[in-house]
Amino acid sequence: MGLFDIFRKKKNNVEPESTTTSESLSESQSESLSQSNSETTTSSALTQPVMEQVGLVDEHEADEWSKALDKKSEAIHDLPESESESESESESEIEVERNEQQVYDEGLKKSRTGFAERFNRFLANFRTVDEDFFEDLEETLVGADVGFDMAIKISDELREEVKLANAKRKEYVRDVIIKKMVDLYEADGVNEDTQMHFAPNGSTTVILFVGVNGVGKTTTIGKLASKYQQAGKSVLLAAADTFRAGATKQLQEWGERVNVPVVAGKEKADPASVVFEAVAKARDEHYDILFVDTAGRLQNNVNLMQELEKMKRIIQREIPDAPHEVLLVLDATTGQNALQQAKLFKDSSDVTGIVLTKMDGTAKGGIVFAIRNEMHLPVKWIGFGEKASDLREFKPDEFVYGLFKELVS
Ligand SMILES: Nc1nc2c(ncn2[C@@H]2O[C@H](COP(=O)(O)OP(=O)(O)OP(=O)(O)O)[C@@H](O)[C@H]2O)c(=O)[nH]1
Ligand SMILES: [Mg+2]
Repeated sequence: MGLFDIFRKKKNNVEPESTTTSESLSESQSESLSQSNSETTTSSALTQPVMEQVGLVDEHEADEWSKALDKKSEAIHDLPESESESESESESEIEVERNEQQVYDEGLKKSRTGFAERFNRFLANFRTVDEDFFEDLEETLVGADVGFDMAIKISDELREEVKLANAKRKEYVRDVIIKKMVDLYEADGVNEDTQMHFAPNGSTTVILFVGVNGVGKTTTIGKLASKYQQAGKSVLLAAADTFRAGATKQLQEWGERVNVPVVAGKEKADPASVVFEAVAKARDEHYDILFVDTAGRLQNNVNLMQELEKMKRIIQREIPDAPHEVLLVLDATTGQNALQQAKLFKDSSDVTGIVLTKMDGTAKGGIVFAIRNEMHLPVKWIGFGEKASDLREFKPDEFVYGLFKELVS
């Protein structure tokens, strides 16, 4: 069975891992929160190897996999007619998950189709593997935001392989390129830790949000506050962006919307004083999670980094193992600019993970390759809209499958 039969089968019949995306916290995240253990858990073990997910497997494996898919598909489609309570319950659960998946797919549609269209345009021009081909390939990859380093790496690796194979068929060339990208992505992701980390049982988890102005820090805090609050956790917000007029009010509005209290200071107050007050309150009143919103812009970047450092020191003075996460928020539509920001913050803020926002806009999905390849930072959440529900835990392998599945006609 060829690659595209497998793709089509997965696309048209049943998509096992994609139907598992759920609006609520994932099992793993709820578990790690309820166990409240701060141990580092790595998620490098993909639920299913990425290669297999996008269908790039050998024939025997492909056969096995497709049999398994058939079985799963039958199991879903051949549910008995009888309407016992648990069956209808599980049917409605499946329905909810399907709707969830639709919302997610719809949200990511633009960035996915943009990626595929770019790639298809490149392939449409394919005549032969010559210098122009490699130039076009590099241009296409850089244009899709996979990053300069990765574009060159793929192009270099392809040079020998494609020449050796005396490639003439467009489909062959396409498959080799996709395989290279997926291989590199998988290799770069070994030991990547995409889990959220929480404080040990009973203590407060502190999560600091950093990033330049307008990327979506405050919005992401609102979304996450809603998510964890709905999961039964007590959540407190700290409005430590006292620099921008209106920033505190914006967070307070989110607090009201999702029913979570907010600690705020006076306008132009020292952000560190707000953080101090919030951490003390969260600790003394036993809140499960404290989200700290920070300014995206101060007089200059040096001031911004110093301010973040100061906040961290204050947090640590009150809760020594905090902050448990420093999440860097990046606007995915800004492409290479976002990467530059990531470098700036990574160097000075001990970032533990990335939130990629605005994936519903003109973002090019390739940015996830660049982040992994150049930054070695895990993307932990993905935002695709302005509503509280427009946020999902990032699933690296599923996301990449989503990018490539559009390439199958
Ligand atoms: N389409 C879309 N818009 C988003 C998303 N996340 C945030 N936004 C919008 O982006 C704009 C900026 O978001 P904020 O949350 O205020 O960004 P911020 O990082 O807190 O900005 P500063 O406080 O200025 O540093 C707002 O209009 C949000 O509604 C997203 O995932 N998709
Ligand atoms: Mg803000």
